[in-house]
Amino acid sequence: MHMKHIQHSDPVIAGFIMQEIRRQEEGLEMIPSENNTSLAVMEAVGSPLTDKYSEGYAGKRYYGGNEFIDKIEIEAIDRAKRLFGADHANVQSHSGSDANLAAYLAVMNPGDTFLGMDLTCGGHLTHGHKVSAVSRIFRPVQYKVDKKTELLDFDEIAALAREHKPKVIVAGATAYPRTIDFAKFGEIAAEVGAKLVADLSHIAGLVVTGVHPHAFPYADIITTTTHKTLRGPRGAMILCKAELGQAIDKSVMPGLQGGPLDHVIAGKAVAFGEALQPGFKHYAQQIVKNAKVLEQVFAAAGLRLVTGGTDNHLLLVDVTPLSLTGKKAQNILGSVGITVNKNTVPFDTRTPFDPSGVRLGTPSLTTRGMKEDDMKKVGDLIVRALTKAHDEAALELVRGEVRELAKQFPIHPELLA
Ligand code: DSN
Repeated sequence: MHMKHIQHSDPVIAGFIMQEIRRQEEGLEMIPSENNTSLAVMEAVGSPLTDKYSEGYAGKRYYGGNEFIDKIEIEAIDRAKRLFGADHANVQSHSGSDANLAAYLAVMNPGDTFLGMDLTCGGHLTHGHKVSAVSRIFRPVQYKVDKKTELLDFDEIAALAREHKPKVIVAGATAYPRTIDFAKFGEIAAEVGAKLVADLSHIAGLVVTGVHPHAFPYADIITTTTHKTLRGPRGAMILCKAELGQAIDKSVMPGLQGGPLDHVIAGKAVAFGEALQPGFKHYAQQIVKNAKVLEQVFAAAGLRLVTGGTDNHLLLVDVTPLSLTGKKAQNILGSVGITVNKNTVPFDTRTPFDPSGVRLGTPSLTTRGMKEDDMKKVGDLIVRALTKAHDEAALELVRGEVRELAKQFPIHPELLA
């Protein structure tokens, strides 16, 4: 694609980029928060839009020369609103963490209480973990999952909401393999007078296609990254009810950010256009079908799955019954070309650096065109690697089969040509 210039001017970085492209092509990327954008998205992100300054919003910029940037941002906003059925969209947030902070700042004052999901139970740092800046600005209260079922416990969430009267309740997760009942969250938020912020980062692609229930009309604000199941460029956005639009926009810029990343906003617009196509619904449905196949293969092999399985794009495997840790399992799978990430399981007694589980998912492999039969093979390869972790000959066989399978499902062969 555009590699010929960098290969000439900076062979060091070009070499590393080529190595990364090959790594992605030759292995199976199963980190559930990753995906593969189209070349169209990449062309937008790699365009001269990266050179433009455009602080402000369309028609109200602090810099000249924004007539085309305005058109691009307006188109991105319009597509985002159509995609999510939203009154208002802000497409400038650089990351999910930024988007969450912007959402909180729009509806809370420093010191106000908010209720979010505990990290080890599947939440995110910005949902109230003590190391996150949000927890220095606001007062976090954390809900967990039920110890036995590992499912969201709405009795506990309601009890905490009644006790602490939070200004905001955050619904959403990074490692929760089940459907999230936004209607129930909405009922609790309404009862205690809280705003409901739904962080759809992981499931946005499933939500906009109806494969997972929508957070609207229950949520006042939706935040989401754009690069996970939504399959856009790395970044985020915020969607909200009309009455919160101005507060959200002020919170993003000038509250938190200066110049927007116009090249990324163009990439978001392209990805939203792709997600509005009918084919994207089939893609989202296939993500879940593929995850269900992994669930069956893992269950048949006796692996312990958090919550017993999955309703969405991800699975969380507790590897301690295999006498492994999350770190060891990640390394073993990595050594055969399957990339996953180590992850805590609910109420984990181990540390996040070497937790009890691994988290894996199907968005990227589904983008590559894998279907149920292929996922049976993938599941089998994972089981073999995890259960024969000390058998180098067995791992070598798995490594070869992973490479063969990956070769059958190229991501962007044009980039290797
Ligand atoms: N980094 C994102 C993820 O992998 O889920 C959010 O933490």
